[in-house]
Amino acid sequence: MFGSLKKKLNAIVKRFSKKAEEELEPVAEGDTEKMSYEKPAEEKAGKEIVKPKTEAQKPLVKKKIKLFGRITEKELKKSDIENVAKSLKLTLIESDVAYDVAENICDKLERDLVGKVVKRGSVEKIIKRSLKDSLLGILNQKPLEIEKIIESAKKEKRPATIVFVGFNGCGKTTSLAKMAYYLKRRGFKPLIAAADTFRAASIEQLETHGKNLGVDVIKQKYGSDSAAVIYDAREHARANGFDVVLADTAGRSHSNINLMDELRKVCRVNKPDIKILVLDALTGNDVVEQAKRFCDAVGVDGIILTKADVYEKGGSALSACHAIKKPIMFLGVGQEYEDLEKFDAEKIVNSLMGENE
Ligand SMILES: Nc1nc2c(ncn2[C@@H]2O[C@H](COP(=O)(O)OP(=O)(O)O)[C@@H](O)[C@H]2O)c(=O)[nH]1
Ligand SMILES: [Mg+2]
Repeated sequence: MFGSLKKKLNAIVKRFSKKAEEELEPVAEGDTEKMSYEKPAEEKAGKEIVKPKTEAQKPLVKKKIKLFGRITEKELKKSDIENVAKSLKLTLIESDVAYDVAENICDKLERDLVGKVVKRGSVEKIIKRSLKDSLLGILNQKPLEIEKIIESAKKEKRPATIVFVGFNGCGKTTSLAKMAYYLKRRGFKPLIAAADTFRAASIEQLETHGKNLGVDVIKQKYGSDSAAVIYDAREHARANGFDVVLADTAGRSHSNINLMDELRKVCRVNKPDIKILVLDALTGNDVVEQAKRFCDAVGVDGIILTKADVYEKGGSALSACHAIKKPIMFLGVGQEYEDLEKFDAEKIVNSLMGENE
């Protein structure tokens, strides 16, 4: 999902390191060794010798020479950094990274570089370290261990409740079905609550997933109260030994005040253990506005970022995490049930910086 960002970042780092090191000599110490011609002892003693006719015939010996006047290290100045910071900021913004996030990353880079005394080969390492710290600081939010949360609800002899919220078409229903598959494979017994009673065919969509996955679906009529559908599902789960209720909800948009109120009611009545915000990576930097809306309305515990398989810019992941300081739990990486990938911030950042591959 970070394909194009990775390419662009690495190009900037390489270009800048090369430029910053242009006037630096490869050797850090003052002395170096060089092969040079030295007069044979006979010649020095004034004897006649056959002089070498070509360069190749000259006997060469190793000599220590001083690198007087050669620069082997230098201090980076603000003027050295300005251009790289500018093109980095532009690249990040073009890659859907929110403006303030891009600015923070560039400011940190400046702080990390200006005043540093660098030798040849060290600039790339310093930039990469700085970028890595910035990216990890954003993406590495406190993780949410879904399995542990279900286990601890189980100890309290109740099913855990996970509610999926998000905009229309972001991939809530698909992600819920993937999650049912994921949890079933790990030995849990999930139950689905078809609480999107608003969108045409949403209940049938879930029933099809339920049939495919061998997971029961609790539903009511279209137009019925979502909070009540989830409440029923929780009662059913408790009475029948299900471990976790996965609740779908109707997609919302900024203008759906009623649906936002309904979502508040869903959470008030059912007190979910986890509220998962599903975000479509393709919406780019708009994820910031969406994430803040849902956080303000009901609070969000973690994120599933969908369509990562068809999104190359990567920036919406950074923007979303930064906006609400919540972890991305999973990436949606396709349309099959197994296309739900655990999000590993370190692995992603290392890969972005071209390390450990
Ligand atoms: N390529 C891709 N498509 C996805 C992914 N997740 C969901 N979709 C597609 O996005 C569309 C909307 O998904 P849906 O679950 O119905 O969204 P909802 O309105 O939020 O419930 C469907 O065509 C899904 O197949 C994903 O991770 N990758
Ligand atoms: Mg849906």
